Amino acid sequence: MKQRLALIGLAFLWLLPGGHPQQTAEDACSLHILVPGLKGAVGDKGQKGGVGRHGKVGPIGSKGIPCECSQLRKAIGEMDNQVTQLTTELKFIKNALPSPAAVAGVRETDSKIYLLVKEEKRYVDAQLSCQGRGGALGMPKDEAANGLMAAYIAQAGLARVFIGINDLEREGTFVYADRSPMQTFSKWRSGEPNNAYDEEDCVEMVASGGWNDVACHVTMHFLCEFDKEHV
Ligand code: MMA
Ligand code: CA
Repeated sequence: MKQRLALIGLAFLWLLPGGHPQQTAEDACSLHILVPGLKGAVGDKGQKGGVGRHGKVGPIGSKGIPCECSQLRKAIGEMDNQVTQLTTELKFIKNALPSPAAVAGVRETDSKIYLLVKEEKRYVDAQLSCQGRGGALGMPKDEAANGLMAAYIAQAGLARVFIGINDLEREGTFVYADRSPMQTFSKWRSGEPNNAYDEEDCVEMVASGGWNDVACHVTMHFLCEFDKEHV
């Protein structure tokens, strides 16, 4: 009886993935690349490894598997990073650009992507269109953003576009489309905002970068912005 139990025990041990006596170092290497190697690429475990060429093969996912695959692992790590980046960009393309809008490329900074949409819409519909793409009307909050947006408008050959600034809630108090208040930076053209005809609660940017309050019901092209984090 004792002998039979011992035999069963031996057979069981032999079946365990880690205890497989015939597994070669090559097998161990490929296991290591496919499983913990990929994880290592995104920045956690898996990069340590390597106890020795002829060490025992451990179960899948264990550290210390014997092989020298650092170059392969590095290449896979780089590819993994590229996949992550391409996935982000593809997600943006799918979400932001399915409309028939004639789009003059995009502009980007470290943190934002700007998109000029050559469809003529009223302010509210322009804002809804940007939101539907996962963004908002462009909100120039500093000289750099304002300059980039202006150059984009000029290069597209446009005279004016809606941007995300309005005083719809309180006449004379302009806020950004994200409801954040206007800070020290502004780019009003001389004499603006003038609330002409007592009906100008929305804002356009002209190709030189200056701002003018205009009626919200007029239609024009518009400029959307997207946070790269949320794309
Ligand atoms: C003028 C000026 C602006 C106003 C527009 C409306 C051409 O500029 O009064 O302030 O917004 O007219 O068309
Ligand atoms: Ca005006």
